[in-house]
Amino acid sequence: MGGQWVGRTCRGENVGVGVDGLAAEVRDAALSAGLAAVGTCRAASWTRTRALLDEGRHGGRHGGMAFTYRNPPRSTEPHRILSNAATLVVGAWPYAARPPDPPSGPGAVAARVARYATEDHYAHLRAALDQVAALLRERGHRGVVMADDNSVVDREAAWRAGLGFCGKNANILLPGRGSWFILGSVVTDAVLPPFQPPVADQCGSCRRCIDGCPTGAIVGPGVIDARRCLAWLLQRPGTFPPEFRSALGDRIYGCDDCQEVCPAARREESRSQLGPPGHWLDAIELLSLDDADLLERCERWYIAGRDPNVVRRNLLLVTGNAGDPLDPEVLAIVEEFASHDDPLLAEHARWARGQLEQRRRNSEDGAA
Ligand code: B12
Ligand code: SF4
Ligand code: SF4
Repeated sequence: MGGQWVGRTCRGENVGVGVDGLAAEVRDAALSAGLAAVGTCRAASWTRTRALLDEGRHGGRHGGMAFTYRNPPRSTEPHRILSNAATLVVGAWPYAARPPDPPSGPGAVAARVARYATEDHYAHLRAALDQVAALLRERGHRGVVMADDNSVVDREAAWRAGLGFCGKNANILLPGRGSWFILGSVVTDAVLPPFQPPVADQCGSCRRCIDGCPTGAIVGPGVIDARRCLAWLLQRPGTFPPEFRSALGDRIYGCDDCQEVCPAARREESRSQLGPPGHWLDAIELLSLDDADLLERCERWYIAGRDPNVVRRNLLLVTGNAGDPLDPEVLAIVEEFASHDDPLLAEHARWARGQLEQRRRNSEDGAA
């Protein structure tokens, strides 16, 4: 092991980068563990990211999210996680699954799950980073894995480590491969050199993601207003804003539109070995489950307070948007929830009923 390895220029060309010794071992361990890209950055304070988090909080753009906004100093000062922290080893795990085929058949109201949540991709990411941490420990260093835990702002780490550039859709895009990657790091006291320089912007004049967002949530290049972002609105508790209910369409968890339209993401789909299709869920079936069964079906999802009624609220909206307005099973379940004890569910069910009625009338007018 050791010596030259392949890195990338900011235009995505491959170049040899001199990394040897422990750094080369770390890079090899990360790539053999299945990470699509790996890099390092110093465990320094990230003042620009801290300012972005503070700005998002004060301006309301965070829409009440906790995550990294809960404790901005903690999430932007990786050296707090480990005494004598020197380096972050940052990795990207690929999840470009084939877009799922919707189920068909009577009664099925297909509710779409975003690609990153089709299986436990974070478990794969964590396992790969664990191998890197184990190697560091074998070599007498310490290493703490950070994956899906809000310890740091992962995109900032990935950008600093030269994994990719920050797209206008706010995602980190690997050069030529797009953004179907989740990100994580190992913080270590080992001093490792940078594997590659940061990657310059490659979006150029493209703005497909900004124009393709169904709710206008991309309010500037790389800036998301969570109050309009469907991915967040599906997770947060309370009333789903009426002005975005139709735009929600058939989504039940996450939203991929700003990546589906991205030319770079499309290239990755065509070159990747396609995994199994993602999954769709039957909204009517889920609406019939009790609390425990429903939560079990959404085990890995982030749901505010693990409240099953947040999921039911979303399922009712999907049913209103995507259900067959002539299907008796669809109408019966919406009717049942319209008189539910929980006023939140009753109100969303009445909205769904209104949508179904409207579509029935439209189709009758069209047939006349
Ligand atoms: C909160 C959160 C969300 C929120 C808010 C997202 C947001 N953009 O603010 C919600 C719930 C909406 C969300 C949605 C999604 N998320 Co999310 N989310 C997070 C989380 C937990 C924290 C993000 C954060 O701190 N945001 C605060 C801002 C300041 O940081 P940022 O969003 O990372 O933005 C960076 C760049 O956009 C850029 N930037 C931002 N503003 C500006 C302004 C200027 C002027 C400039 C130059 C740059 C710039 O710099 C920032 C820091 O480097 C991270 C995990 C983590 N621990 O970091 C995952 C994470 C960002 N999410 C991820 C994913 C996969 C998604 C979804 C695709 C899931 C889905 N299909 O629904 C969507 C994508 C929505 C989108 N277009 O961003 C991945 C992103 C992977 C990647 N390749 O980039 C992460 C890193 C999780 C992970 N560990 O892999 N997410
Ligand atoms: S995740 Fe969906 S709603 Fe959020 S910014 Fe992207 S396209 Fe818009
Ligand atoms: S759609 Fe275009 S502007 Fe948006 S991230 Fe992809 S390349 Fe950049």
